[in-house]
Amino acid sequence: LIIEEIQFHRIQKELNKPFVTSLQTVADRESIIVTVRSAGGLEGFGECVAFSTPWYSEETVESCRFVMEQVLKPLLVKKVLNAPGEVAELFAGVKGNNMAKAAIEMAVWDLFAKFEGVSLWQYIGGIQKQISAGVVVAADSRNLLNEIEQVAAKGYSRIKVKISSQTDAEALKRVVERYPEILFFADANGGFSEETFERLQTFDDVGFALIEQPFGERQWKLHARANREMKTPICLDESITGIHDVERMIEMQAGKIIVLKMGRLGGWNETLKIVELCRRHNVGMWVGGMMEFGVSKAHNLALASLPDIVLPGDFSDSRYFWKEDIILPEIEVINGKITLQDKAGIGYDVNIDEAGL
Ligand code: OSB
Ligand code: MG
Repeated sequence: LIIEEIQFHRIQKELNKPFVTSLQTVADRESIIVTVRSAGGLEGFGECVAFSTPWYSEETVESCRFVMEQVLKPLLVKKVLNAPGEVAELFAGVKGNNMAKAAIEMAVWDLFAKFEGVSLWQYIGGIQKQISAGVVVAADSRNLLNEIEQVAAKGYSRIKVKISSQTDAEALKRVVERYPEILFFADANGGFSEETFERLQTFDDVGFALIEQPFGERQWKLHARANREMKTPICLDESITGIHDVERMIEMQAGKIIVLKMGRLGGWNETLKIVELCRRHNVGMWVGGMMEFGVSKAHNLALASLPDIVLPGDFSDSRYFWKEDIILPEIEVINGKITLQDKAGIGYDVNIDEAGL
């Protein structure tokens, strides 16, 4: 395939309601949709998951716009590709900027699957067509019980609770005990420190299936200590920016599970290598969300179809965050599951509002 053209569409939508984490409250979500075109009119789509400001990772929408347009695009346009894995090689001389790289690289994977006439999930070797859904809620929300009641009624059977060092573990324990059929995860987004280590330990008896990223992304020793001293499995999100971080986690025993996010990892190529490594070392995996739009979600759903990804990921329906998503059909959760599409590539049509260019 020859990449003839790459286009970037900046979009912005208001969330149905502001989302509160220990690091940031997000009310508006900006994103860049990438379209790659080959001769013959084939189109592949990717989505940049960086936020407007660098609170989750160092990249931003604006830094990604610059890197994608000025640095990455010239490395790819008019190049002949035999496989989508070659994009990572073309980008190898560019340091970091994983979310910018991933947005373009993912669009190329979609393009190749379409070229082969198969769905992206089958193209990468996926086998699970029904993906378990999962939502995220804020622990300190005043109507937590209400929110949980609502999502349970919609059929979600995995709920991720955002916690901080201020969260009352006892109160959460009562909530978790009330819903024995629901799998609860906790996500601290690095909100704990050495000083609040004992506070983290109070969450050990809540009944969480895992605790995601209790400490800062470089706090390997603290994570190893928590992994040793607590019975709840430690799961890393922000700490994992590539395969070497997974190797480090394994070596230091700093966690038992990782969250796969292709934006943070630089795209499909690196992610598939990591999946292989985790498979060999018995590291648990699940697919994380970034409060993103449907293009990124479609890629994530394809990833979740791989055989060794058994823990339910951050997969809510399109209407959970948005009044209207940018894909058709929108993502729907039925009886706690999302059914993958059979159409070629990501399996969804992309509907970008021209006014949002
Ligand atoms: O830490 O997993 C996280 C959203 C934005 C940035 C980071 C995270 C999240 C979420 C949302 O937890 C999960 C979702 O999109 O469903
Ligand atoms: Mg997280």
